[in-house]
Amino acid sequence: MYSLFVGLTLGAPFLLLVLGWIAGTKASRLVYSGSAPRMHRKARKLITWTFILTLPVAAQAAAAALLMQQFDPVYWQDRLFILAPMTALPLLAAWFVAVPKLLMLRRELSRYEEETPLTSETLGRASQPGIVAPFQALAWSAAAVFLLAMTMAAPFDWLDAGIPVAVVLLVWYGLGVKHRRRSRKIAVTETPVVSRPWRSAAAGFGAAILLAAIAVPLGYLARETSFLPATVDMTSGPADFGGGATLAHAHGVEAAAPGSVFVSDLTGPREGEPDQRFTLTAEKKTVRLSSGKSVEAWTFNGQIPGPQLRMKQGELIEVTLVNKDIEGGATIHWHGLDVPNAEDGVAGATQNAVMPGESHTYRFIAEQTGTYWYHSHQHSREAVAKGLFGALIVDPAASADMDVQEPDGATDMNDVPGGAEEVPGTEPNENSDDAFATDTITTPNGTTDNGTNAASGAATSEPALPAEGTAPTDATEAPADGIADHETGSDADFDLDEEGLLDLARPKTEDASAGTQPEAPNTTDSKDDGAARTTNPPSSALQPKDAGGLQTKPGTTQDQLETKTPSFDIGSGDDATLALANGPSSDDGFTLAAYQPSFAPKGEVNTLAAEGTTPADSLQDGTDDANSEGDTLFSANAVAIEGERDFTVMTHLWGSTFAIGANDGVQRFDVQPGTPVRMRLINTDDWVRQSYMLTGTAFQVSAIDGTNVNDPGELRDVKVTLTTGGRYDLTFDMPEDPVFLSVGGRKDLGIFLSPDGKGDLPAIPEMEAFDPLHYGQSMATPFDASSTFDRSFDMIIDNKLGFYNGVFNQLYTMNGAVFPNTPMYMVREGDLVKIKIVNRSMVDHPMHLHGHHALVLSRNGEAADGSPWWTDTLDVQPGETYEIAFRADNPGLWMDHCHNLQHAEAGMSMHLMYEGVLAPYTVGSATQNHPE
Ligand SMILES: [Cu+2]
Repeated sequence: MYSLFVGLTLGAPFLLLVLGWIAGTKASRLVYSGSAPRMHRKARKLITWTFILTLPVAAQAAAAALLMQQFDPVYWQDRLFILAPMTALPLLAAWFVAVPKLLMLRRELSRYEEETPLTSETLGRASQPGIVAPFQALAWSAAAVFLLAMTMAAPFDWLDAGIPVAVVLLVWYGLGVKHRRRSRKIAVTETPVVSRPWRSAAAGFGAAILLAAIAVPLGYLARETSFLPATVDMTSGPADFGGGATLAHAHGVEAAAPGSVFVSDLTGPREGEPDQRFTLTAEKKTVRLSSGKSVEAWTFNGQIPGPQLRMKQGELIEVTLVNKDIEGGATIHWHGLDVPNAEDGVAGATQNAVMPGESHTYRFIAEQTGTYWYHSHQHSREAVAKGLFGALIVDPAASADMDVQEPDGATDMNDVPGGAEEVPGTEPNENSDDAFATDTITTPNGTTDNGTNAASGAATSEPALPAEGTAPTDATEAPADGIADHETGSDADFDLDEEGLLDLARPKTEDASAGTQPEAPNTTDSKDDGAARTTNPPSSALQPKDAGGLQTKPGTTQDQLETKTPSFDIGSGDDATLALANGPSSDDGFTLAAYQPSFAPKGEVNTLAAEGTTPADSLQDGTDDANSEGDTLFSANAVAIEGERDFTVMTHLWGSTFAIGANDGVQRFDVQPGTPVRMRLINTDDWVRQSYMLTGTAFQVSAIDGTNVNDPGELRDVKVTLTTGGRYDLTFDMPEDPVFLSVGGRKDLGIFLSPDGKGDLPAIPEMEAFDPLHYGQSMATPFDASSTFDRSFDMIIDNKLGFYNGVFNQLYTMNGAVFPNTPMYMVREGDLVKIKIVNRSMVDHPMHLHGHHALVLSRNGEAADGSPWWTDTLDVQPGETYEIAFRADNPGLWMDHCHNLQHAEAGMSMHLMYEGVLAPYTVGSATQNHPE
């Protein structure tokens, strides 16, 4: 609806410009009619034109009025009070001045005898300003309205509008003067009036030259001033305190004040043996999709997508990024994981870009559970498009062990081209597993673990999706991929209780976690699973920071962080729960407790390497089985009875080819009826609002942006849609009949499941889109719409044409500006912050706040009253107003930008800045840092 209205407010003036121009020309040429009957007829036609012109003017005004009825003033005040009157006034003049005069003229003309020449008086009246000027003014006004609508962005600046409005008023006046003179001249002249087309053409040409003379220098100036500075730190935008206390922030290093801390000091634990180590090497590679199409990709470890990183909550993770040959540099941002600021991987904000031959090590504790992804945040628009990204999955500490993942490899993929894809140059396939095993991941200790592997196992399982899917059908090959894992189940050594407790605890937060999950997800699963799922990230995510962050005052960070890690025992489940439930206050305390499961000592946990290897054997087995009979296979791997089949569905557009991972076809898997299935949907494409249609089964959306949904309801014939960066986990128990996940409603791209991997694709019915606003059951949250907020910010998104960094483009503005002139939201650690996001523009914007999870409070004034909806990437559609809230519990300098990376690249980026934090890095043309 909104887009329709806005389209009208743009389209109507454009139409009016054309029609008004024609009518204006006709009006001024009325005097050249030559005879009374012809002038009589033309006068009538001009009245008809007035009717015609009324339509677009009315449409424009009606659209503004309708906007007023349904939307906040920011959506319509300029449209209603400035733009609509600019066309309505000349139209009124046409109706109330020109039309009466035309009628009088017609009366006068009807008194003429046939053949009688027109008198000078009549000619003077036919050219009077009252008849001609309104039509011409309408055309000029329409042009001005169109131009204004295209180049101005909310919040509306009355001063900015003042100049164009003044110009339009001058034009109206000038038209009046001009036509008065002309008409007088005509009235006194004795010679017959004749049209001199060349004169009007010359006049038009002159006017065009004049306009160009004004516009060109202005455009040049706009372009010159749009260039990014050679060096600028990210904190250069105007500070916005959100109505709260003014906070100090210093620029650059030199300003270091006592009590301040550098972004670079806000690291994860720098000491300690990591539970898992990964190495991701950024390199160019020609990679083949399952269809055989080749992609000139930028890869991590030679694969597209990069290897899936799978870890357990509470683990200390160390990832080393090595840039082999990406000339423009690379970084890794952990999308949705609320890591300490210095680990956030944003070039120019939290680190310098890693140039070819360089490396950078990230260390953080995986505090949240769920589905995330990672990608380069250096030249991110290009880097993500070309493949520098991968999935990151955090399994609940407890459940991970239990879950058995299926070996992906196991699954058959009939469709896949036989050998799977080998990457031409080098890298073999996409099997992530392989990759892992081989190159990438190094494990710290050889430890494999016993039970622990689960984690790894888990990892394995997933691979299936992306890359693997691709993988081979053949048994032989299979092993590689598949891998895996399985093992695991063995481990399950813990108590449910513990698990349960853990879960509760972890979720950071507050409550969210606690109560919730239990029921949630999958039903069938063993308790473990349930528990696990329960745990939710959202809150948990937050916590971590609290723990570390808050306390952390400059300087101490490290220690603090470390502290988080410690393991605890939580007493009784109940207690734990309660505590969490209580809210914010409990946060800090809990946080610490929250994660480390006592039973899973860090050291033990597996490494990928380990996995890679381990699995191998098993794989083989698995594979064989698989081929022969899916079931067996499955059960084999799934030691834990409850094994869940876990698919990561990471959709991407490679050039012009849509794919799931590197598989641009349908992947078939055999899944036994009754098996719990989880599909982790991740959309990585700019501009694409991807839809995922699951047919053949009812399902639940059990997690949004990694966070579990509380008591998700069953859905059927509902499609879920994601814009870039967002994630949904879909879960269901495998029915007897085939299930198909279609990407984009296509029958040639998706995941097909059936007991034997064979069968016809189910028909795809018409589907409504999933809406999280009222989905699931509500439960207590650490804060809500009724909380008292320390700061409330308005983020008004709009679009306009203009220059950005020297390029004329459609600009997507935040509070009227593009980076580096966008405001910077200033907060103090511990603040409860509300942001009202208004999308006045014509397209979707997936807004991504780094380092925090926000709770959605309302959309368009309608409360989010289902499950607490925690988000890190909120799709804000045109005409939507969201209110979201978060606790400022993770000190640092955080990007807040549109994850349509083309928009971000054109300046749709701003920052959240904590009091006392110093930004040691810079961006700009003279630096190596180009985060977008
Ligand atoms: Cu955007």
